[in-house]
Amino acid sequence: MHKLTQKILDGHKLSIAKGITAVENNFPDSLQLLEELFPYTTKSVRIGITGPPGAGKSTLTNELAKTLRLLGKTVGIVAVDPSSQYSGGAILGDRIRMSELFGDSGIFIRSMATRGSLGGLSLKAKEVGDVLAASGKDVVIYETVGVGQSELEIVKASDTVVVVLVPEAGDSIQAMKSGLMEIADIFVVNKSDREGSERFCINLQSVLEIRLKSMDWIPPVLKTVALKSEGIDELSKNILAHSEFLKKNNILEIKKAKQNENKINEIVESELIKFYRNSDLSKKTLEQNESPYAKANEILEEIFKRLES
Ligand SMILES: Nc1nc2c(ncn2[C@@H]2O[C@H](COP(=O)(O)OP(=O)(O)OP(=O)(O)O)[C@@H](O)[C@H]2O)c(=O)[nH]1
Ligand SMILES: [Mg+2]
Repeated sequence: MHKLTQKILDGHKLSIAKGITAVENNFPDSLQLLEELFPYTTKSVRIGITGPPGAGKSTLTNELAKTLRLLGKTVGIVAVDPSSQYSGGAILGDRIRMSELFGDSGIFIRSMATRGSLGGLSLKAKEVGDVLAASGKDVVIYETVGVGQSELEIVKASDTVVVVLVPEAGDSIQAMKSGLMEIADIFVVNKSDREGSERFCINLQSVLEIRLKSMDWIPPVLKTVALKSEGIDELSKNILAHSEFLKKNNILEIKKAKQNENKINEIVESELIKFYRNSDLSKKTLEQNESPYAKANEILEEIFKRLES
């Protein structure tokens, strides 16, 4: 057995942190760790919180986590931060805002930079979520900005997707374009202290009614002021209600199966990429006038040969 497995299952904080580091950095034994933890990952509820940059996702996540703690639930948070690309680490802002929760042993927060993960960001984030789930967290929250494919992949791996919008012109149109409307189970109109929030909610609702008539679950539109912790109880109630809805209608099982199938693909793909990048083949250079297509073909043939042997 991996030396961290039991300690993570026991909820030992330092071991959870070490396990996450192993997973994030692709340590050679991290796959074994994940495999051993897997049977214990299925119980926790996964929530994806996404939306445009600056919509208040971190503030909302912070407040939601506090509310869930008051309900006696333990919480893990994976904050995926694209802006870290520039600073080289998880942004300080998120850490400061979430720091209120740091003293609590029923909560574990990890910020992940998008930088340096070879297209495997969504896989890594989900694996970190699995470590947190195995450590006994009742709820695992993924916070990601709603732009970019891998960020969307992460929230798609959640049982309940919360799309956070703000009452500003163009925001809802933007959300529609980026495919956020389709994946939302719950809409939050945050910054409802701002002008035009009422009109915005009405508009959003009318768009939803046209689009989603045939769905069993009509995504509610909730107003929040995360900064003042307003509307958070209602949000947590709706999240729990959606969770119940999934269970009752046997949708959860189907979702989980689909998520696991996706994960197989992601693991295999990421291992193949690693194999290639770490091999001498990725360092080949082109001769003058040599076609990149021919070269790529040559490399692929060599890869297949090596994989066979
Ligand atoms: N007026 C108002 N401001 C808010 C509210 N919620 C958050 N903010 C402010 O909006 C700004 C962005 O909040 P964040 O929680 O960092 O937003 P985010 O969506 O996590 O941002 P990124 O992760 O950078 O995309 C901060 O200055 C917050 O204080 C709200 O309900 N009302
Ligand atoms: Mg944030």
